Amino acid sequence: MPSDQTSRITTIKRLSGNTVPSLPASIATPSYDRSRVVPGIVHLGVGAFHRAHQAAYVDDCLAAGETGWGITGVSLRSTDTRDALTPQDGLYTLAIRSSGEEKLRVIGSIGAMLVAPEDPGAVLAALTDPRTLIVTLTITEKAYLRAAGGGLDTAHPDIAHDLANPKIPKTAHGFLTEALARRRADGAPPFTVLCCDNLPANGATLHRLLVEFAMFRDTRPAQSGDAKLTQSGAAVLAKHIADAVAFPSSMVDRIVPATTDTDRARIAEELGVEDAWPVMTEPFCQWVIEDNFPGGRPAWEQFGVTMVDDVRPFEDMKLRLLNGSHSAIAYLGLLSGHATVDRAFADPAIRAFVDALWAEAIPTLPRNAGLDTASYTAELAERFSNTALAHRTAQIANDGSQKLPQRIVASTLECIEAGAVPEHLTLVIATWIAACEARGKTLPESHFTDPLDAALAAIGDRRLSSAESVASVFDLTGFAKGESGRKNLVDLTIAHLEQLRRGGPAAAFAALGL
Ligand code: CS2
Repeated sequence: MPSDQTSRITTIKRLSGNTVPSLPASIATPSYDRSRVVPGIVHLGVGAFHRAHQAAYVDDCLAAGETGWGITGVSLRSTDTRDALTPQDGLYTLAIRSSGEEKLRVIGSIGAMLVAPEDPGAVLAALTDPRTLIVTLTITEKAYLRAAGGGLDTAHPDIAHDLANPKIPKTAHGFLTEALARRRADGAPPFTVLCCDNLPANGATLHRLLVEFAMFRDTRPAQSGDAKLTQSGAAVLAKHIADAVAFPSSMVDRIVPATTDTDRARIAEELGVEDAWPVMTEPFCQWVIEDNFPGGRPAWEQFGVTMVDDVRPFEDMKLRLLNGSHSAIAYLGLLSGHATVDRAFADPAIRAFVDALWAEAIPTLPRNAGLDTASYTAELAERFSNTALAHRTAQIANDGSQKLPQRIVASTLECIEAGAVPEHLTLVIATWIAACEARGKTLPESHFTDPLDAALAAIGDRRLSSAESVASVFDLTGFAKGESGRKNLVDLTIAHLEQLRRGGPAAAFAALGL
């Protein structure tokens, strides 16, 4: 940002309740009295995705007079969002961008902001507030702390910490379990837990993890003051979570590129006041939720949310077609020198590959569920071509070890089971490995990151053959662990990695006849 611009922005006023009336009339602002909103939802993980998605739906509910559903935002790690939003009274700008157009809207649904490591007690107080009826989560795949088989990773230091220190938790598991224990001890009904992360059967997955966590927590020696739990009564908590707490699954969808300083400067220019953290997004927005809210819920269906009995078909279609091809575009794009999704998708070879990938994944989706995959992929192609988003391939490349199982590996195994040869899907796994190998060489060292980075780097340093490398990565990640199709999957991945090492994506595409 040029220095004259920087100095001007630092001297202009900040977005807040006081400055909203001065915003240009073209910018939509909360039409409701924010002081009358009651916090009915606690959200864990107040990142850009939440602020572009759920918070916008809730803003619509509040504007329609459903004032009991304000959001208390909780960051489990960093202070950044709280530091940006608190001086702005929780307000921020949502910039809805399509090629050639940008619409701005100020969102008012987030009230208080808490930072868990600073004050875990305040987070527990919000969770146990009887007005809190729903707890929602977007904490990203890696924060669920699953072991390779899908169960709880009890070896993780944060899980160990929370099992030993239930009153000062660090993890979502620790907070939710302690809050549910306290509510139960107080005779208050449990809240409904609504998982909004890109995991398969996300509600059921989190439910299983929390029951496991509660069981492990209960088998440790009881400590005085533990939410009125005694060692003998402890297993009751796991049973309470298993039987009495609802965990509807949901499918969430909106593309949200990370905000840049250029975005901040442009938005300040439009608003006439500074917004420390506006959020960029696309016009498309989708939320499909299983309708299981014993404690009540907003009338979301009036604001574009689809309420269903079973979210699985929508979730499979989204994870396998959108997220699967997103990861493909990210790794192929990085290795082909494309910094953003729209540029990678405009590369004819990558575009042809994505079409072939979709053709391979579509037969694995639930049949007779009314899915219109042709319209879905046509719409995806349009969304990926949005040149205004500048969605960085490196952003999507993060955390591949946590994303590929549900985006790629699951459909690959189902193809193999059905007698097909998933040669396109497996190229995505090989390209992820090749992109990891390229870091510190043709790609910057920390261009993208992964919770398994230390072990991945150690594999890379050993300069293994393609076969040894793929075997080591599969062992490390647990991809397809115990599955009968694993060997086929590994063999196909090895053949692709050979080509990628020999001649990059072009060689791999040529070997596929693309
Ligand atoms: C992306 C997703 O970063 C990623 O891994 O694939 O965040 C994607 O943009 C969203 O799931 C779209 O709803």
